[in-house]
Amino acid sequence: MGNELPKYLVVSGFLGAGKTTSMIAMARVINKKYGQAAIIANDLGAKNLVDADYTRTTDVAISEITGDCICYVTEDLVHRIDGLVADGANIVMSDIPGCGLGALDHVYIKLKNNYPDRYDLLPFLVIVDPERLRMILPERANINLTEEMRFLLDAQLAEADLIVLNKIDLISDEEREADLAFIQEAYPEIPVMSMSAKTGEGVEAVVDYLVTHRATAEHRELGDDTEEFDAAEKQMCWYNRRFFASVRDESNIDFNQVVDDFIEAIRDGLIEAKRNVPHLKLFAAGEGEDFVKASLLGVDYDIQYDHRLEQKYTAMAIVVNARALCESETLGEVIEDAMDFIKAEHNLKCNVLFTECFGLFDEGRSNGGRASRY
Ligand SMILES: Nc1nc2c(ncn2[C@@H]2O[C@H](COP(=O)(O)OP(=O)(O)OP(=O)(O)O)[C@@H](O)[C@H]2O)c(=O)[nH]1
Ligand SMILES: [Mg+2]
Repeated sequence: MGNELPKYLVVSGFLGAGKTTSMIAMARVINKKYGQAAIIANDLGAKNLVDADYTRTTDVAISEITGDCICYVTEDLVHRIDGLVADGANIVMSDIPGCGLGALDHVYIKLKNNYPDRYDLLPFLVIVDPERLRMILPERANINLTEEMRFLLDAQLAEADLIVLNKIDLISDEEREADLAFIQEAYPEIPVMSMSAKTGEGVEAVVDYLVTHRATAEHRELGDDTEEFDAAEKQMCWYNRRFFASVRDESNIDFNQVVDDFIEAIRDGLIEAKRNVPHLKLFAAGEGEDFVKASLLGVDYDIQYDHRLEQKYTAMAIVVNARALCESETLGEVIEDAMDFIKAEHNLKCNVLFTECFGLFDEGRSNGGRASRY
């Protein structure tokens, strides 16, 4: 691999499609077969991101870009990639926030034009979850997401150099064939593969494809400057909180139950408010390698645990991230009520260490926004 350029790719896809899980699974294949992988976890929000904490529990090298989408911080991105390469990585991948669209222009084409011959750009990868795909399949299933989310999912897929149908462990072979046939017909120019980032099935074939192909890196009309895209973003809100929960009488308790009750209370609050959360994530680390990581992919689904605690604790720092289809104020209230519930239910004292809660278009959020009005 001596004189080869470092390889870089973007991993896109809707909220909860499995970008983080896929990057970790692909990194393990790369580390075995192609050199050394590194991940740049990217999300909106200042800090306290579950994806970064969770990735740190693995053996994969990771760096974070927080605050903004990598689309708007190209110099920082280049600096991160170069840092990871200096530490030995030859293949670097980064995700983009799950509401993202436009990284083809804002990342690939910018890197191609402004940093020529610095990286080999591997195919722009879009991960899709069969459950969310049902929104745009011919039957146009109603999965309690809005019409704007259909637009977003479709536009995200159209940006790909390679589409990967993930989570095939959850569907039958017939469903997989039907999904692949639909994708092939809907996006005839784009190759499509399938895998399960969870079981590992098909991951090696995807990595083999990626390292032997290159990105097109040509502009496409995706609609990221349209009213539909603005409308989709306007419906979403991001919530990140870290809090320290301690048992008042200092007894050891099962924090798995606390996590479960907390997420269920948030679910109930969102159902009552008639809102949804395409991805709610929670992480808390215990002693050594003990941790809990949970995901809720919408109010209609069961909580999924990537990992549960093995030990009991008297206190834990808990990080919760929600990417919701909800007004930020309502979501803030729902989570506050859920915290009150677990405090009472488990005799906890909760010290909030960090909170941010913003709609993507909320006034005053970015430097360009007005911070005050009069
Ligand atoms: N059954 C199954 N679950 C999966 C698979 N890949 C990911 N998941 C689960 O799907 C949930 C979301 O996965 P993530 O990797 O966090 O998804 P993401 O696209 O990074 O989500 P955001 O960063 O919030 O947009 C987690 O509970 C994962 O364990 C898969 O192949 N099979
Ligand atoms: Mg992620």
